Amino acid sequence: MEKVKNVKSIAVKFNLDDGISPDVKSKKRVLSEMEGIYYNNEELKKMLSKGNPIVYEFYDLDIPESEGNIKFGTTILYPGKVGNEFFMTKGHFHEILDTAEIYYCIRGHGYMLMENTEGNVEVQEMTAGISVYVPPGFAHRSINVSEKEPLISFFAYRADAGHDYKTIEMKGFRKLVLEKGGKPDIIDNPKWIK
Ligand code: M6P
Ligand code: ZN
Repeated sequence: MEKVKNVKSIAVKFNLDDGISPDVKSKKRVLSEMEGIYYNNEELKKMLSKGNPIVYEFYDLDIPESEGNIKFGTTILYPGKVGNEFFMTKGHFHEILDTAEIYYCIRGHGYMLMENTEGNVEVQEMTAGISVYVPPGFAHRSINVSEKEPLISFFAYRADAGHDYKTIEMKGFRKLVLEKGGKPDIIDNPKWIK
């Protein structure tokens, strides 16, 4: 087996209260980058006419994208809604499909929505202290169902796994998490394309 060479050890701080790393620059995804991702795109456009808030930010550390490495960091998903759909990440499959990911929720309240190409859907609730295993082959999306708190989680996955966004952008997830009567409601996505 080939050895992973020239990778130094690193130590990175992630704050427990806001998930931010003071030493590293995060990647930010703003609402305008989420066109077509939410169920109600008209509502998204209306919101964009008033501003372009950050929906989430996450860390993509400079770790070589090779098989023996592990990418890790925190994701900070802010509270908010597009219409009655909670703020969420784009969601993706891994390009190397049979690779897993681990999340550890540090703060907040949300869900991890997962589905594989066979149509199996998995949903896990996330609160501080819960760790979620996203099995190989499952697309994954985090959803923040809190009205006021960010959903902060630590993640780790095989560094060469890659992100496939196209499938989700085209088809959507089979389920939506919407706010109904002040509570999260998980429904079938009427716009899901087979
Ligand atoms: C987590 C990890 C990253 C991912 C990010 C944002 O931080 O899973 O790999 O990029 O969430 O999610 P997405 O890429 O779906 O927008
Ligand atoms: Zn992933």
